[in-house]
Order: sequence, then structure tokens, then C-alpha cells
Amino acid sequence: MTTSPLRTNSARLNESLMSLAQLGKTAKGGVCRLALTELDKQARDLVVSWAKAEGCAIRVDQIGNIFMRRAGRRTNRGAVATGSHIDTQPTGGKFDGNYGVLAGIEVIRRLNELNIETDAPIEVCVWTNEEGSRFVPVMMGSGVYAGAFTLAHALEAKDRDGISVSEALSAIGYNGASPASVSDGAPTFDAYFEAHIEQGPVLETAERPLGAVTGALGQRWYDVTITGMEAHAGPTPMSLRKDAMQAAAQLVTATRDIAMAHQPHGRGTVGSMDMFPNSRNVIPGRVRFTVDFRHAEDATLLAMDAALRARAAEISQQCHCSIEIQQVVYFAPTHFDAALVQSVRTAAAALGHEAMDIVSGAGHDAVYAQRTAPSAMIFIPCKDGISHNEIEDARGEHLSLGADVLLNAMLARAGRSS
Ligand code: HGY
Ligand code: MN
Ligand code: MN
Repeated sequence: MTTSPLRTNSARLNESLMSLAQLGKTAKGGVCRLALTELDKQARDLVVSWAKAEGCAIRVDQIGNIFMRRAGRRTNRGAVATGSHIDTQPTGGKFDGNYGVLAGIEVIRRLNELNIETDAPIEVCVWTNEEGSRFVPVMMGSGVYAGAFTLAHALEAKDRDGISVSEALSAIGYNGASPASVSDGAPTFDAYFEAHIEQGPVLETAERPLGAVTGALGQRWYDVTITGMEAHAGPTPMSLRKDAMQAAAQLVTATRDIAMAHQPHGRGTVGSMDMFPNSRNVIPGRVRFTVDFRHAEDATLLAMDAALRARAAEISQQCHCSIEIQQVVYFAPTHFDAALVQSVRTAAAALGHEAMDIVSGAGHDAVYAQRTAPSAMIFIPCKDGISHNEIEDARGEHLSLGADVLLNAMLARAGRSS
């Protein structure tokens, strides 16, 4: 006898999303809640208060990851976990990351409401600094957990004002005590699911309400520093200049050209740039900018790296400037656990929908979770495929459907004792 699939409470989920979105809300309807700021603390406190109200035990680790645990009948089984992040981009939206955490809270609320005891514990995670906007590396909390980089490397990372992760964590009171990495003894999961908006146009264009995420693009992030010579914009002949901006302009264009040469999955973005001294009648002596490369194949991502460095060497010669390229993030393309991805398709089908297989262009904490336990993601469409933008939006029926899939997939994995 197959039981009919459970449903979450869409009104309650939406209410939680809108309440959390108040913390850092912007005039344009988005959210600016950078990692480890006072606003991040308030959001963390709010989510923890909701989990405590559901009887969850709370654990905070040394990089500030929060684990909110609902007990299962068997205490010796790894938790069936879910979660995401609540830090946002400076011009972020209400749903990126926040949706995955609150869908997890809704799963716990619904299981409590239905008095369902699961075999395995259920856990909802809030991962520290997923966005990588204030502090690099990106997906920092889950990366430390999975051993992608050390706790020390993460704690010493500094923002533009020279504040370290360690100082910021202490300032908001989330410098937890429990081990932050699996290798240091952090508990491993039985499985990890993450619900997230797609942040691209594929599902909406295909008019599909659910995505079964089979994997994610690999990424390489760089800090580029170009050094020339400040000089007067008037008396300095063009042939004698060491103009760092002219060199930067060519390398920025090369970033796009390299991505375009590796379609359909190639991505190349220069998202942040500073110039010095930034005065209209001084030839720029130094330009710093970021490069974000992505691809579905690791070998191609490496070829893009080589192309960038080769082009930089040419430009350096031509412009008489030095060019330093420092790689600050690397992770290979991810393939999520096939059986767990199948459980997402099965839960979607039980709810009357055929989930569309899709590869994530964005990185997610599930990418690092997959290094430690079988992981899978559930995508829902977002309006016009727009994200990392204050106008980010998603439809209520998709938000609740994604949470329904999460609830049923997690329950199937955790097992039901009552
Ligand atoms: O950059 C990403 O893919 C994610 O939003 N951190
Ligand atoms: Mn995200
Ligand atoms: Mn994001």
C-alpha cells in the first residue's frame, strides 16, 4: 500500500521566508546580509529560535556552521541532513540560500505536526559564508567541513577592511566549539539534500517546476593585480605609458573570449575591480580585479586557466606592466550521488511531476557535502532566471512544491518509525 505523499505548509513557509527577508531588506525588495555581519547574526538567531521552538538541539562549529537536529529513533545513525546558507550578495534576493534553510525548518515543523518519528535524525544546516562576497573562499563553511581547505585558512581570510573571519565570528558570537571538519571529528551525514532556486532560466523556459540536479560546474576564481606606473595624463606620450587600465581592459576582454571559446558550459566573469589612484588625469598605476571561470569539464577548466595566463603574458609584454594572477578558489565539476538524485525524481513523481535533470551553474554547499556523504539538490524556477539581484523572485507554488519534494525525499531516506 503506497501512502500518499506528505505536503508542507506553504503559508507558513512563505511567512518564514518573508520574516527572514526583513533582516537586511533593501529598498528594491532584495536583501543585503553579508556573511558574519550584525544582520547575519540576527538572521542566525532568528532561525535558531525557530529550530529551538521545534525542540531541535543546536550545535555551532568552529567556523560558525549551525546544525539544528531533530532526534530520530536511532541515535547511532548519521543524520539525513538538508540546509543551505543565509548570507547574501550585496544586492541579493530573498530566496538564494534562505529558501533551502527554511524549507528544512518547514520539514521539521511538518514532521512534528504529524507526530512522525524517523529512524535517522533529521538535521538542518546553516553553512557559513557560502557567497564568498565578503570573505574568500566561497562556500567557506561547507568547504572547511569537507576538508577542501583548512579551518586556519578560512579563519584568517580578511575582508576589504582587514577584518578576519575569526574576528567577525567572535564579534557575532558564532565562533562555536565543535570540530568544523569531518577529519577533525565533525559528524558525517547519512545523506544531504539541498533545495535551492535555479538562479538561471532553464526550468522557467522549459516550464518545469522541479529540477533534479545531477551535478554542478567546476570553478576557478582568481585575484588579478596589474602594476604599471602612475604618470601625468597630459605630458606622457602614449608610447611611453605603463597604463595598468589598458592592460586590464584587454585581459577583461580575454576573460570573456576564453569562456566563449568553450561553450555551452563555459562561463567567464569579472565581477569586482579597483584601480589606483583612480584620478581622472593620472594614468592608472595599478588595477586589481577578480576572474570567475566555470565549466562542466575539469580539463577544459584547466585549459581556460592556461589560456588566461598565456594572454596575460602577451599583454604584460605589450603594455610594459607586470600581471600577477593568484588562484583563490578551485573545485572540480561535481556529480551528485545517482541514487539520491533518483530519490528526488521519485519524490517529485509521487507529487505528480517529472523533475527535469539539470546541471547547476552556481556553486552550492551541496557540492562540498557530496565529498563527505551522498548528496543531491532540488531546484525550483526563479522569475526570469534572475538571481544575485534584488528583484530575485520565485512563485509560491514552486517554493512549496520544492519543500514537498524535500520532505518526502528526506523521509524516504530517514525511514519512518511511527
Ligand atoms: O558563486 C556561486 O556560484 C554561489 O552563488 N556562491
Ligand atoms: Mn546560494
Ligand atoms: Mn548565491
